[in-house]
Amino acid sequence: MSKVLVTGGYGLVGSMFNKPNYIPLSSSEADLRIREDIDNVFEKIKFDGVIHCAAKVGGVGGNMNYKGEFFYDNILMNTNVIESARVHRIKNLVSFLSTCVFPDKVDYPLTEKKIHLGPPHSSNDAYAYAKRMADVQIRAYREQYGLNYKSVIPTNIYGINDNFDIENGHVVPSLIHKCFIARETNTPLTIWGSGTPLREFIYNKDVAKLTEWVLENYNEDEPIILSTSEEISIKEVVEMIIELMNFKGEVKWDTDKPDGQFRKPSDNSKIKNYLPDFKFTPLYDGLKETISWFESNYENVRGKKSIHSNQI
Ligand code: NAP
Ligand code: GFB
Repeated sequence: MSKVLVTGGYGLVGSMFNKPNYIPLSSSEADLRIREDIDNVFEKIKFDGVIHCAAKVGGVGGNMNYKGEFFYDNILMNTNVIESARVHRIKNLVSFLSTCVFPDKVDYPLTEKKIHLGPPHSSNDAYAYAKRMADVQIRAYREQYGLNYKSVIPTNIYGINDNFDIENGHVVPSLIHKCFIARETNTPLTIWGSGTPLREFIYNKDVAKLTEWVLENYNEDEPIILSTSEEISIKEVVEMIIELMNFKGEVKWDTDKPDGQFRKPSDNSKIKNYLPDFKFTPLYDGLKETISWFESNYENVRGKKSIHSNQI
């Protein structure tokens, strides 16, 4: 493909597409909640493909505190980008779902066919339903217009360029940020919840490589899960981060804070069948690289502000 637009091109995932023909788009260049903004982008440059990473994204705290914005911003951005891409005759597009869109109560492991089999977990239902509608829109556009539009379903993603917002960010960047402050100020490190929930983490660089392959090669109606299928408890993640950051201080567990969904184990056999030799980055190695990047870029990391919408 000669030119590929990457919406959310400076975010955790979007910033990992570094090929010269992949053009990043920021929210200051186009507010994707405004249809005209994305039309203008497609009128200026002829793209062959779109990787739609832009979204209002946050951890369990952000999702619970800003449900209205998580629904409104995501449903508008997805609908506008997918429809404007169609109108501007772009043949290939990949959009991002998340394993949190799956039903909360369903037989595990999660597979692509189970997306719409019941309500998602209450902690992120607004975000999850907005994302599910992108899947519905994409399936409808494949059927009516024969477009090669599709979605990927990553698990929890982490890596450099993440949003290190302590209140509204995801667990890995929040804990790295909090552990750094606790170490530098000799204060306790406070972890949310019980530490028992289980999660699957995938490195942002791996997500970008797999998504590039999906854009160029995958052409099926149903989306595809991007996962290592390796579950780990939050407690074990905390232990890895503490070890990697050489934190020797007190660790406290704040069980007034939400645990969120207990687990969301996913089956990655679909992507593994296509790419049997793909090597996922081990969590320990990815965390090590992320922490060293964080410590050397601390002054400029994202996330020192809350993610309330008028901050965009
Ligand atoms: P991220 O780091 O927060 O990046 C998202 C980008 O979206 C931001 O950098 C922002 O661009 C842009 N954006 C937000 N509102 C916008 C608006 N109104 N108009 C234009 N751009 C806007 O998120 P990410 O973690 O890379 O997520 C990428 C995709 O993966 C998202 O669709 C997300 O839902 C999905 N996902 C993420 C995870 C995870 O654990 N992070 C897991 C599963 C799926 P600016 O920086 O220019 O403001
Ligand atoms: O990453 P996280 O916020 O998202 O939380 P979810 C994962 C787990 O880490 C939860 C625990 O069990 C939290 O209780 N945790 C411990 C912490 N300490 C902390 C902390 O300091 N900050 C945070 N944030 N968590 C999100 C969905 O759910 O997953 C989003 O709400 C999105 O929509 C994302 O899909 C991938 O995995 O619980």
